[in-house]
Amino acid sequence: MKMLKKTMLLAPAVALGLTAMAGAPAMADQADGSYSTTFQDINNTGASGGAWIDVTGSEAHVTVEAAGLAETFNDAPFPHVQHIHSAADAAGECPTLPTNDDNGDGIIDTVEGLPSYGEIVTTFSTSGDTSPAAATDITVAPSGSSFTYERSIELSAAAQDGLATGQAVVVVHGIDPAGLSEEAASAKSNLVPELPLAATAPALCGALEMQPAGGADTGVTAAAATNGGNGGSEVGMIALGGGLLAAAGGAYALRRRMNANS
Ligand SMILES: [Cu+2]
Repeated sequence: MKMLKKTMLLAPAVALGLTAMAGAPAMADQADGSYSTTFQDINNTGASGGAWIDVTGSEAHVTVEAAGLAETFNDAPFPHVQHIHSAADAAGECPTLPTNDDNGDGIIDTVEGLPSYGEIVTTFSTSGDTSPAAATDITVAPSGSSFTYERSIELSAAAQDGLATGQAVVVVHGIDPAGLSEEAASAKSNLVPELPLAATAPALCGALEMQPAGGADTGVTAAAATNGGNGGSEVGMIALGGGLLAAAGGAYALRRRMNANS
């Protein structure tokens, strides 16, 4: 009897110790798991799709399917840069019309979406760099009206944090100016005036949700969802505009064709 009591008292302490020890080294793998999302059509483009991501440490196997996107200008495939967005102070969700259309031009542009989905933390490029530095390299962006993207990539620490905390959102950019209001179609990017608004506006968006390993809902929800303006997050978006502008002849030619069509 005495022995049994002693064992029972010891057991919880041992269990706690093991939990604490297991917790520390597991930090690096905090985002491990499977995530998915069904895309929302952000700017009424008629596009649809989804994303599936399996994470082990900093490695992610990513699949993105998209259809109904802007297809071409003249004969050039429309580039659709795509990213994981995340920020601790963002809502961790997708922006919606008309709530997040701050300037009332009928579309949500990339900056207007920032309070919802946060900054770029990882780029779903077709080859090479997957960091935010590759965010606007249209030479490694999927293109055309529909695509299936599948690649094993390296996640940034910020992307892993975002996944682990339920803040990670996938955004596919690039909308057809022909579908916009005249005001929006003729508008320049609020990031780089030389660019049309459509080149950087979000087309598809989905907040990633972890798929429960054991069939039970984890109950993880996005942190407090408020849209308190665009403060603090524009630096990354300015880089987005600048990168598109600098991305060799492609973006420039695209802009010229857009202008020619308007
Ligand atoms: Cu993005």
